[in-house]
Amino acid sequence: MVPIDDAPLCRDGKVLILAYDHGLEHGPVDFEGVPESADPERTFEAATHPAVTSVAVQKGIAEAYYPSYEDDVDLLAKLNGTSNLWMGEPDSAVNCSVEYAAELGASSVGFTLYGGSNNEIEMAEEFREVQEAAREHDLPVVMWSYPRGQGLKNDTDPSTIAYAARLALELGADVAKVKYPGSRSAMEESVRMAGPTKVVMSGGSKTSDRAFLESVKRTIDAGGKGLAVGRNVWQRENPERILDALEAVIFEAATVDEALAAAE
Ligand code: FBP
Repeated sequence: MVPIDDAPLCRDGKVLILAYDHGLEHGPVDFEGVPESADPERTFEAATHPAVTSVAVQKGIAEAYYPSYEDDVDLLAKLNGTSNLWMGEPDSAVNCSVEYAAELGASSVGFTLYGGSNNEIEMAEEFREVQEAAREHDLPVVMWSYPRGQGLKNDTDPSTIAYAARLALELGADVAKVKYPGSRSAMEESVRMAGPTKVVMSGGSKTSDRAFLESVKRTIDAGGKGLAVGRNVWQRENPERILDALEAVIFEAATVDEALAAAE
């Protein structure tokens, strides 16, 4: 882990990554509720909101859309990913190199590690290569640290999430993106385990404004450094409104009620 507070990925030491790799990870089903959300340009437009510190996409989306947004949006290149058509033990194909991410204009890179999967050893070895190459290019590394697999009955159990956060520190990630473990105290334990690695909450499936903002608020109060969110932003009819509220909670220490009022 290296200090990244001054990196483009951060604003005031905090992070709000707008994730848009779902077309690969989940498929078109994620776009059904708001059909316009299938257009990557809509998410790039949302990413111009000042609350968003970076947009996380796969290589193909970056190639096609980032050239039009490179002056207004920071790019995190997601280096691995697998479709929902894959039915095996959790694994993720490395689809992009660190070198190519840098060529595309990325200021940071992202990598999913499924700790606990039967493929953990191979994934951790791939992560080693990515992490060391990223250091050569001075690119912060965000680990999507998602323990899952045959051996794990509950992948959001607090002890599992704390382990996920610790794995990110141990393996050299600068940011650990973990599932919300259900409470502020559980998130505090994850933050404690991650040491200097920044812990950010993974958005999860779409929920109400209040329920979502409350989990973000509890994450920030627990010492988490922000959020990497997809569906809870771009599955809304008006992504800008929830981004206004997230800006208030993450960067302005607002309460949930204040944030909801700010977003009216
Ligand atoms: P969400 O905020 O929509 O949950 O997005 C975060 C994310 O990590 C995406 O980057 C990724 O596509 C997705 O969740 C993976 O979700 P899962 O593997 O849990 O279905």
